Amino acid sequence: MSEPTIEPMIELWHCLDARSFRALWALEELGLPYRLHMLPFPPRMFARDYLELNPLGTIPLLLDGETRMTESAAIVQYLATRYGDGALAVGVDDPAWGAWLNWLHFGEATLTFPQTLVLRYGRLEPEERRQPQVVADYARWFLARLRAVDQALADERAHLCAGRFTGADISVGFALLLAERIGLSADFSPQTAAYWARLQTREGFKRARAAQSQAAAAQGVQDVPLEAFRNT
Ligand SMILES: N[C@@H](CCC(=O)N[C@@H](CS)C(=O)NCC(=O)O)C(=O)O
Repeated sequence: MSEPTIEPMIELWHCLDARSFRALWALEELGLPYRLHMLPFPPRMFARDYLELNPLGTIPLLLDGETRMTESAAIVQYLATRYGDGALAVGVDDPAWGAWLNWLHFGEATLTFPQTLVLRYGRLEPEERRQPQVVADYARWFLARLRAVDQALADERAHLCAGRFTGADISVGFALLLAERIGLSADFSPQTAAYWARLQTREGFKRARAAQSQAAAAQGVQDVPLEAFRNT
């Protein structure tokens, strides 16, 4: 009797609502099978074993056969281009290809970067190391960068590029999710607020939120309050 073959499966290491949510959302939109490993945040403090898999201690970590990736926007680009007949991707020959790449990376490099400073110096650091001026400056920075999103959504456009939902909306959409979690969403423009509301109605988004909650409960991982994080 031959041995049963074990199908290789995409594996994702993830913390609730963290950047790795981009990868989870893309997996759900594409309907791909995956194994989800939930970690308490931050893993380098509460899941020391994880450092053996990813010495940076950061999430996401995605394994797909020989492929190993730790950058959330690049993972969305990888999944979008490799799987789902390009449903989340924009092809090289499409006039919107450059805009697509730009939005994918804008979501992380331009939008999430200032948010991490707001989070760190507003909530994660111990009281004595908090920096209200940094928080105020980078909150303003983030909201100013959202003007590009407003512009892309002008004339009642529903998506950032290519006239349809793509991985670019996932990358920027996660920054809007994080903004909500850290108290920046009250200052969204009406266009951005409406766009964010629409993104949350997507079945793929809802499935991803449900998947992380179910996996966290099954794996005994709790949503660690942000204040529990210490920069050690
Ligand atoms: N540019 C990377 C950043 C990865 C990253 O810093 N992830 C955060 C979570 S949102 C993390 O793991 N922080 C925990 C730590 O720094 O120990 C990406 O887009 O994935």
